[in-house]
Amino acid sequence: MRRVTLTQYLIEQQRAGRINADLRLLIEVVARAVKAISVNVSKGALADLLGEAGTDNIQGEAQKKLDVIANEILFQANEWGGHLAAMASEEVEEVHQIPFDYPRGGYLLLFDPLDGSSNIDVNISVGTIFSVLRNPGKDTEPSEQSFLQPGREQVAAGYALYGPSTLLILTVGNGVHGFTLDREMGSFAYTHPFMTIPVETHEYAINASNARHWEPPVQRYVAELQQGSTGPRGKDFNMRWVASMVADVHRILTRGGIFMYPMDEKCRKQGGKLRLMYEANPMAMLVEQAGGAATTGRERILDVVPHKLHQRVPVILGSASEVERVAAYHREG
Ligand code: P6P
Repeated sequence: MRRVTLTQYLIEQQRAGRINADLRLLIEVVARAVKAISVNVSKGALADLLGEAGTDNIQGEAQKKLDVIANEILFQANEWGGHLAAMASEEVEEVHQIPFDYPRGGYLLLFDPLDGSSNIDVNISVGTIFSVLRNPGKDTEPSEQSFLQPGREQVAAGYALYGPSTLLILTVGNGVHGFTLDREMGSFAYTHPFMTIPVETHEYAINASNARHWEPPVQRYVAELQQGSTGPRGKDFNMRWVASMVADVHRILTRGGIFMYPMDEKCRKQGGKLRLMYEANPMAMLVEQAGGAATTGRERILDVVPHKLHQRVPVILGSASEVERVAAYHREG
């Protein structure tokens, strides 16, 4: 059976007026970079790509060799196309300007090049997360300020999941659509049209070792899940925690659930654990486009007005009914 490819899907979105040629090129280029990252991730020990790079990123985290490689692949793939005004990466403190000898375009690309990289050395799925904003001004050297737009301004968002198969999950504001890398053809086949999150669920994802640090609303919510059919929820729940946000979110997009990295006393001074601009915002756009919800506990994530490029926020996202329950518990205090 001839499968529709990512290229055909994007051309149809352009024909329908949902994206323009520059955004189509941007997504195609990110997809090509994802293929190159997938090749490197799957080589692992065979190419001496495991382990640490010996450097730290702006977050003060030890970088894995593949963090640095994935970051370079995304920078180099996107510099020359003329579709971007600038880029921002979890791995780099400053805004990455387009080299002077290349043309600039109207979009800003933000990414976490290899999310969950602590899992690489134990061969557990990792991913790439990306977010696309419009360059708000005509500034050909956008500053950090140009990036500080609430997540509702995103024009596209997506992730790659380097798992048993390599998936590219994408939204351009017309639902969530998934593509599977066909390694023989070297193209992404359109395999998951209009992904939607089931409203009801019996699965939750949270790092339970932080329980004593959670705020009371989260402690209350999780305790009720753990009481299962003997408690107020009247049914049993299951827990999953991959410690790769991309893997946990993909499971939720596929079969429902709630993902929580809430505010806790350990990360309160940083504002949370996960980064707003290139983790929480793109995932929140995807989840909402799939019929789910995404909140900090006190505010819709896509409405958070950023004040720093690398700022962190609490994240509670997934099946709408569960997310709304957690938000209600926060309102009740
Ligand atoms: P913890 C990976 O480092 C990450 O940013 C997310 O992908 C993941 O959900 C979370 O941190 C895991 O955090 O505290 O469980 O190691």
